[in-house]
Amino acid sequence: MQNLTIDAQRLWDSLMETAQIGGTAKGGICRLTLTDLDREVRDWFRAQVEALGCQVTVDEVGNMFAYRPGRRSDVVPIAIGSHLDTQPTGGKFDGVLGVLAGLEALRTLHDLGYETNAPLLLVNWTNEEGSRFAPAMLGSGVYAGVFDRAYADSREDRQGVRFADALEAIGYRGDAPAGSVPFGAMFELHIEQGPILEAEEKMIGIVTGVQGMRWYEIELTGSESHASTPMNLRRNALLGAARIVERVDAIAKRHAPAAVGTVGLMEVSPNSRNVVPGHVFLAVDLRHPDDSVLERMEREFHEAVPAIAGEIGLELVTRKVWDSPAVRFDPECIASVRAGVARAGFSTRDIVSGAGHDAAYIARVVPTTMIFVPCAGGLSHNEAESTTFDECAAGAQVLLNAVLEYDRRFAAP
Ligand code: HGY
Ligand code: MN
Ligand code: MN
Repeated sequence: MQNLTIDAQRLWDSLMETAQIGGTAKGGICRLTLTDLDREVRDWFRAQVEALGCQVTVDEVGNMFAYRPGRRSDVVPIAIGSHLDTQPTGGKFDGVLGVLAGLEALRTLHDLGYETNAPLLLVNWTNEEGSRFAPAMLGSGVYAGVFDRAYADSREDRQGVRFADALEAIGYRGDAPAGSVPFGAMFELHIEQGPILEAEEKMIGIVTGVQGMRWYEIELTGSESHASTPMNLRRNALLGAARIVERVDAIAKRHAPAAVGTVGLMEVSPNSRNVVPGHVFLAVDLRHPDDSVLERMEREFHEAVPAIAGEIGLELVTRKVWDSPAVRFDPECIASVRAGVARAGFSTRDIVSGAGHDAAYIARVVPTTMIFVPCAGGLSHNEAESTTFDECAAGAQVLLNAVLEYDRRFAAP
């Protein structure tokens, strides 16, 4: 078999090139979904894959599909996918590595004139992060039928801008109906966003699934008042929010070590140093690999929050905005990754993803799995996120090997 070795330097150069699109002074990326910067990286992506002869289709929620023909036009493509949008304090590798490693795989095959049995499809999923428009994995979720286009279109950012308007403003409302671009399997390479691979000095994580995760929004309303208001006469919304932050932390620790709980978004009004806050908006993120434990965590959360609001005399509105159950990936895809790792000769361990990924939703509709590489200190959603040249190269090589293995197993004539 030809020596199908990816070009590690070319991959790294593309990672560093795209890191400039929304690059921050601290070396991270701020490239929120459906902004001009997202349009810029999307345009870059389109130019790269078209230069390889790929045909690009964009669907009605902006998902981008680059199609590379195979020798058999009678079989659906094998997909490689991830995302190009980032968090506000994103790093250079979250999502981007998965898309650019897929690009490197296509470049390698193109250079060698290697024809796969099945066509290949490289996918950039819209709004994986969910930072600007909640929930996360919105584009892949619409593809998988978890959400419909109208729901996606209606989502608003904290400035009241609708998803539909932002998507059309950057010119990426495509014609293809959601879910209409067919593929028969998907492989996603991603940084681990956790400390395990680095701590165990393993180069590759064979991802067997994704933990369950749920998001909630809370509005607490008290009354603004002068900072001289006697303590017993206050209805301090921020005091309620602070107690909720503490209680979310306690609920997660009660279900340690696997449970996690986060309050990462909070808006205080009027946010003035000498005014008792009258209104607070906050977002809560609960996660656990076992849905039945997550259910218990949610019950404890729903018992605690009204009690806290009642103690302080606050009006309360709680909304559940996202529920992504735990996922098990496809055994045949996992077997192809195992074969791909063995061919490359890297150290490995099985792992369940703590972070959400597009693969979690795509697994609902086609055989799917993921491949992890380490990131320094497990740090991610942080501008200091760091993955080495060799780790990126290893991930991309295993990704290519796994896809070719799957192609041999399931698409050979
Ligand atoms: O929230 C997540 O786990 C992912 O990074 N969107
Ligand atoms: Mn990601
Ligand atoms: Mn992320």
